[in-house]
Amino acid sequence: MDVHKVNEIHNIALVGHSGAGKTTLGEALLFKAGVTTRLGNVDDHTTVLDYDEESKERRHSTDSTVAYLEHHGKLINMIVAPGMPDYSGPALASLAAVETAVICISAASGIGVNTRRMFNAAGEMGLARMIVVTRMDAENVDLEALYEGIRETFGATCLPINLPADGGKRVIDVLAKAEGKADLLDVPHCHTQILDAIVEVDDELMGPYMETGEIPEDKLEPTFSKSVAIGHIVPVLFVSAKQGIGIPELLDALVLCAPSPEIGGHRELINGDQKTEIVPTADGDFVAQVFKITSDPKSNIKYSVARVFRGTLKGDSNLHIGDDRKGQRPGHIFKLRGAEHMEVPVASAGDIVAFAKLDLKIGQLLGSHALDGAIPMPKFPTPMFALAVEPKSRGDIDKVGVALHRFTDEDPCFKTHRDAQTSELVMEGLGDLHLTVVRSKMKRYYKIEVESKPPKIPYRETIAGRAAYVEYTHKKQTGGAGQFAKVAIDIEPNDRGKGYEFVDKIFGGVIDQQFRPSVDKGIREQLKKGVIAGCPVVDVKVSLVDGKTHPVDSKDIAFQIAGRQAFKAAFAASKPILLEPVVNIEVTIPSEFVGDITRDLAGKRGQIIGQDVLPGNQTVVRATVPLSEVANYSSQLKSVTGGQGSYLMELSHYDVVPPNVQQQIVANFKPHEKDDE
Ligand SMILES: Nc1nc2c(ncn2[C@@H]2O[C@H](COP(=O)(O)OP(=O)(O)OP(=O)(O)O)[C@@H](O)[C@H]2O)c(=O)[nH]1
Ligand SMILES: [Mg+2]
Repeated sequence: MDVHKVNEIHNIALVGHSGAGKTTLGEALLFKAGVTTRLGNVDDHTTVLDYDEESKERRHSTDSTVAYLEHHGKLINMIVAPGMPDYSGPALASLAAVETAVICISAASGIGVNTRRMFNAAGEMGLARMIVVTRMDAENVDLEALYEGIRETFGATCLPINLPADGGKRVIDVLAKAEGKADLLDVPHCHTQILDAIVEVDDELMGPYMETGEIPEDKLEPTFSKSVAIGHIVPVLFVSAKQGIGIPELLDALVLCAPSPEIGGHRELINGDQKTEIVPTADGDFVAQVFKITSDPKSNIKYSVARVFRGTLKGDSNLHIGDDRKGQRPGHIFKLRGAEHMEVPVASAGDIVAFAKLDLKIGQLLGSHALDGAIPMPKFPTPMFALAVEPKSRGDIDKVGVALHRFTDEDPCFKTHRDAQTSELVMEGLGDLHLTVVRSKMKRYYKIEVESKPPKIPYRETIAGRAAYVEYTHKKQTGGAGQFAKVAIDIEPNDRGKGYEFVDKIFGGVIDQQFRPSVDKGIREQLKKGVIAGCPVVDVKVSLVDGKTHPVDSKDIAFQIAGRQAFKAAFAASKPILLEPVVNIEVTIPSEFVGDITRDLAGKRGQIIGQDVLPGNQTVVRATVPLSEVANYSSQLKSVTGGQGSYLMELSHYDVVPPNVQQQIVANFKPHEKDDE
């Protein structure tokens, strides 16, 4: 494959709700472009894109997949995103690599929660957006109602550039011509509508257009492309990927209006207040960003996939990772297509390439010299669904570490940590399915089986009151060298979110300067362990006000212990309270379930914020609710709606736990260790 110039590249991400047909559409594009010799099918596991066993078995994508094809001499790099909200991490990350989000909406099932999430995320990233109505051959579809729904939900900038005709056997163009009869809508009307929108972005065209009602042929396509690039028009197209209908037209449309890196929105390197636009030229310093990490299922080799924003890099050039000053050789450079990897001579501006075996992370910058700052990534939801895991076989502990490290690298919404209090290994993801798939991949790729326990809610401790001059003296004189420290502290609540603050208010030398940080250190240790319920302490301000030093026996450890004990006593005396995570939840359900859902949420201490009726008799209910009440919401929702609902949730804030709930949690808490007095 020749190296393509920046203006010969189109980077697109196929995004949308699960089951929208993104993978099938990707396969149809590869097939039509001659990359594959038969059309891959999700249902019989023959796709290039869902190549890993996990996706095949589940018949839905569990990660994003990168591929590419050529059409009319142009290179189309395509990232096919997974649609289940549980895999929002890789789906959102794919937006970081492209100029255009192609939002797929199934004619069979309509607009889903993830359709809206991805449409909005692409808008926030400043990407061009196209909508493809997929599966138009499905039974009993009401395309007209769906089209109305699209305009109602995503705005009147959504305009068709083609329409199904002859009962869905083909599509007819409405951009260039006003001829023919479509299955829905009036062709001349749609044609005029789109021309009206196009001329709005070019003042020079407006005058003649008002007179003639025409846009000169040589101006039509470039001005249309521009209006898509700047988000003035969101073109809507129709396809049936399975039957290949609308696919050649979609390929042409991608080349026509998915902006090349040159005319699409340029990325910015942000360093503090400084913003530098990265103009995508093949010469100039190399700048790329990693947006995907994957491992080859056969060889286990780690591939880091990056989008090149500027410059050209060879395998033997020097490559710096972020602000690392040293640099290293990237070695071979590849283009990925599903599980295949093809070596290429260079990584050049605008392209999407992969590096093997480098220790890279999603979001990191790669440069021909060290780069300070960052290129913003999409906003990732905070993982809120937690499970404590333990390998069934004790010998697997190290392997679990290796596996989890890999999964955290691959998915920005998957995290793990070891709980300081319980020593439990906790994994956090976006939902039940997310963590089920991680466990399944652990078994499949690493042969590890783990036990998992119900989610542990990350409560926090803080205080509502204050206490002054709480003293503690630590004295130890039995055998060996003695220990002595005396401290007195004041404690008060700090503003929510401010964390812990330590103020040294000692005048004179009652505590030696060198031992004051020891008091702080002792308190910090205790903050991690908590005082009343074993949860981390937040938002307290401690002032060290008095104390005493012994000329021989005072030492660091003595002041740490005295600080910790004084803190525990002061904390207990200042109306300790528990805070709990509260999530924003957005539940989409058939409208007849609205009453059941709002009642159910209200019974879970939820507050309904609002609701929107969506086209297709769906309603979105938005609420805030404590996480502890909805930690198992997927099965709760299933039981209320018989599996017809879906939901998204993300952390909103921490709020005070009601006293009766607090009492119960505190009563259940058994401190693990003996106090180290
Ligand atoms: N009849 C018909 N079925 C289709 C078409 N496109 C996809 N399907 C079917 O719809 C189902 C879902 O298709 P996928 O391509 O896996 O959907 P997806 O958007 O990739 O789903 P996720 O990977 O879960 O996000 C599969 O059973 C496909 O065979 C189409 O054009 N016509
Ligand atoms: Mg898929």
